[in-house]
Parts: sequence; C-alpha cells; structure tokens
Amino acid sequence: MTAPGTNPPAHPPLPPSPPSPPAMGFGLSVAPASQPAAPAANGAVPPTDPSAPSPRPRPRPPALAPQQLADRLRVGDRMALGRAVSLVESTLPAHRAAARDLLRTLAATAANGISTTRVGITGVPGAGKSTFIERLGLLLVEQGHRVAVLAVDPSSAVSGGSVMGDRTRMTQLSACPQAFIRPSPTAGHLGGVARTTRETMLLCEAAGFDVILIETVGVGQSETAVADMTDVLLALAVPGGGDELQGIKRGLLELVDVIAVNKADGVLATRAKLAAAEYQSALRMMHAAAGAAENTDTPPPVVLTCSALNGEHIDTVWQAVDARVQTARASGALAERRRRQAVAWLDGLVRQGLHALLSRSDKATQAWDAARLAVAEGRLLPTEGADEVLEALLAAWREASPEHPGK
Ligand SMILES: Nc1nc2c(ncn2[C@@H]2O[C@H](COP(=O)(O)OP(=O)(O)OP(=O)(O)O)[C@@H](O)[C@H]2O)c(=O)[nH]1
Ligand SMILES: [Mg+2]
Repeated sequence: MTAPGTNPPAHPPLPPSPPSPPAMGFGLSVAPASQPAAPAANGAVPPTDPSAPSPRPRPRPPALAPQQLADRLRVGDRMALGRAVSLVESTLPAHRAAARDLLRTLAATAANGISTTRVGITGVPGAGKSTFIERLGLLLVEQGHRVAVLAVDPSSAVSGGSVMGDRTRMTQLSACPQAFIRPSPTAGHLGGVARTTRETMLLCEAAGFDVILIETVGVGQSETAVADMTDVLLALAVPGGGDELQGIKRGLLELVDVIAVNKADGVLATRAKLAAAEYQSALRMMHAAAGAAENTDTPPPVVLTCSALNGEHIDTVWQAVDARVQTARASGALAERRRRQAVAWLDGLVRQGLHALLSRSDKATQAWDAARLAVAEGRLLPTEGADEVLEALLAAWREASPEHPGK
C-alpha cells in the first residue's frame, strides 16, 4: 500500500477498532468497525488514500446534541446529514437510541413531507439503473430539485459490495452539490437494509432533498420492500431475445407504475421498441383482468423506451413517473399510500422486534423448537404450542426488562 521510499502513515486509515459508542452526543467520531467512513461534503464516502500524509491522528469532531444535529440537518448541512445517516445505520444500542431521538425531533417539526417524491427504481442486474439514475439525477438538479439516491440491496452481503458500490456510473451526480448519494449499508439482511433506507430517506427529506431515488436489484423481496417505501415504482427492462415477459416477474407487474425499456440505442433500438410493444399489450390484458376482478380504476402501467447511455427519453420517463405522483397527490391517494406504508413499517418493526427478542432468549427458542417438534409429531396442537412459545417469550421479556438487569 505504501509507495517505496515513503514513510508509512503514522496512523493507518480505518483501523479495525472495536465498536465503542460515543460518550455523549452524536459525534460518531469513534465509528463501529462495521460503519462506513464519515461521508464527504457531498455525502459520498471518501476513498481512503494510503498515500495521503496523515502525520497526526485526526481530532475527533465535536459531539453534537440531538437538537444541534437536527438544526444543522434542517438547513441542509451535508456533514450533519452524513453523520445522521451513519447514526441510523449503526446497530449499536446507544446509536439506535440517539437515532430515534433525532428522527423524533425532526418529525416534530417536519414540513409537509408529502411534497417530496419518492421513486423506486428496479431492474435486473445490468439493466442500466445506475446509468439511468445518473442521467435522471442531473436532469432533476437542472430543474432545480435536490436529489438523494439511496439503495435497498439485500445481496450486498453476498456480493461484498453495495448496489451502487462502484459509483463509476454516477461520477457527475456524486460531484454535484444538489445531490446526495448513499450506497446501501453493508448489512445483508433485507429487513435491516430496508429499515436504514427508510430512516435515511426521512433524514434526506428533512435536509431538503425533495426527490428521493431508491435503486434496487430485481431479486427476492427487494422490489416489494422498495414499493412499500416509495410513491411510485419504475422498472427498467432490457431488450431481450424475444420472450420479453420472462424478464419481468408477475409480482412486479402488480407493483410497477412505469416500465422503461432501456438500451434503446444502436443495434438494440428496434428490439427495445418491440419489447415495449409486447409489454404494453400484455400489461393491458393483465390490467383489464385484474381491474375487472378487483373493480379498481388505477391506470395501467405506462411503457416507454429510453437510452440511459445516450441520455435519450430520460425526460419522457420522468414525466410519466411524475404524472403518476401528481395525480395521486391531487386525489389524496398519495397521502393514503404513505399512511398505509407507515403502519406497515410499524407492523414490520414490531414483528422483527418480537422475533429478535425470541431469538435472543435460549429458553424461548428452545420452547419454540420443542413446540415445532411436538406439533409435527401430532403431540401438541399448534394453538397450544403457540401459547407455550409466547409464554416463554413473555418470560424472556421480563428477564430483559430494566427491573431485571441481569439480562
Ligand atoms: N447500450 C446501452 N448500454 C447501457 C445503457 N444503460 C446502461 N448501459 C450499460 O449497461 C451496463 C450496466 O449498467 P449499470 O448502470 O451499472 O446497470 P445497473 O442496473 O445499475 O447494474 P447493477 O447495479 O449491477 O444491478 C454498463 O456497461 C452500462 O454502460 C443504455 O442505455 N444503452
Ligand atoms: Mg447499479
């Protein structure tokens, strides 16, 4: 790492120090080992440059009280936003508590949150999501928006990187002061990633970012997770070898508002148009069938083509996305959607919390295992088994409560 002939830096960057919560406030100057480095002014995680002189340890930034952090965040202080995001991404109990305080403080004075636009962008790996977001982000900034780009990426633990890890597709946008780009946190569990993405979204909105773009790879439950936290879902498709609908899952068709067949350029231009026509007719049929069954009058998804590489028709795609949001905003459907999402978020957190409580207790997990076995062998009714497990959970909760410090 160190060039020949140069002295090794006195303090190597990012030593794997054990997690240690800040003594007070939100300085986060001693970030847990799992934390990303402190964000740069544009919100990007700065690259560690081993050749950079680092003669003295960097002084710890002064700790910020929740109110101070909230105040700085509200005036768009990007450093404060970066710190706040690190805080919500942390799993340390002290940081979790501080993050909750911060979010509560911000929510208490939140302006009309519904004036922001939250867009989910999905598509198979390599569909061109990052290239598209770079183009769209720059277009939106040109129009006077402030744009935050986040990610929900359940596969990051497997791939070892994040969905936007390379950033090479967003070089211009990441240099733009009106944009804030945050790759997905490294936690691989979708529930955890989705939690921090939601919280980060709220922080970005409090900091004045009015368009939030959330990228996700089209695998597993990540599309549903993204649809559950955004106002509108855009799917990027790629022109394939003919059977276009193979590339798009049925479940997704029920979630998506706009489909853009990307890479409509060069030799792929004709195929992209054909693919779009196929999507369009299939969607119309499916939509008519679903509408008849459910008696709904939501409009069918819009299908378009674009080239993120050449920057063609990005504006048309945005207009379609924006039109959906504006219509929903005017009719009250957007407010209703966000209310439902908030309640679903609550439900998910409670379920996760219960599950975590259960799995932290040996007695409760043993009771569950025993009940599953007994139910499978027909010795116990599921209803009785559930009671036993919940009893054990209750006992675990009592043990973990503050009156019982020996948890
Ligand atoms: N021809 C053409 N290539 C494109 C277009 N958009 C993206 N690409 C290329 O497709 C490849 C993948 O692009 P990305 O933007 O990284 O795709 P992605 O969907 O973000 O990929 P993941 O993050 O890995 O899921 C790159 O080589 C891009 O240059 C396009 O409109 N036309
Ligand atoms: Mg990408």
